[in-house]
Amino acid sequence: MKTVKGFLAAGLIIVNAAAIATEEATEITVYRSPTCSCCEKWLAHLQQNNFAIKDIVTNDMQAIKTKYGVTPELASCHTAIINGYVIEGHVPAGDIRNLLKTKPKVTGIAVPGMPAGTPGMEMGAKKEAYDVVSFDSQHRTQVFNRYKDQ
Ligand SMILES: [Cu+2]
Repeated sequence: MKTVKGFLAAGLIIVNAAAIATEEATEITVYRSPTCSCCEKWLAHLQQNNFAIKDIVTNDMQAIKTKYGVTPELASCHTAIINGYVIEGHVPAGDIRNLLKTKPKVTGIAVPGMPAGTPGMEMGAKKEAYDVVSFDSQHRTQVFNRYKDQ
């Protein structure tokens, strides 16, 4: 029991150090299903970009999407929450940083579906064109960022 406690304390210290190093609060809570391997790859992408991840595995992703206002048109695999914003799908870390910096009045941003070439959906050299869209509580969407195919 003592060993477990010591291990947990060490883990907390590492998380705090990471938060101090990056200055802004970049803790992100990610909901994903246990069988989602592309979700794990997206988590690795976030980790490489200095996000502190709270990884929540659930078998009821639909309940999470309903709770956070993610419509079927916007839906992808994982749903994440950061500083009150909803992040749906394989959104690049740079777009999340931009969202936190510009603080638009939206519910969140999404990459609907799972386009090839998004972070966590790498398929060799193949990169589809895709949009990162913002959405609000009235289900209005707007292009937040646009990626061309390559
Ligand atoms: Cu995915």
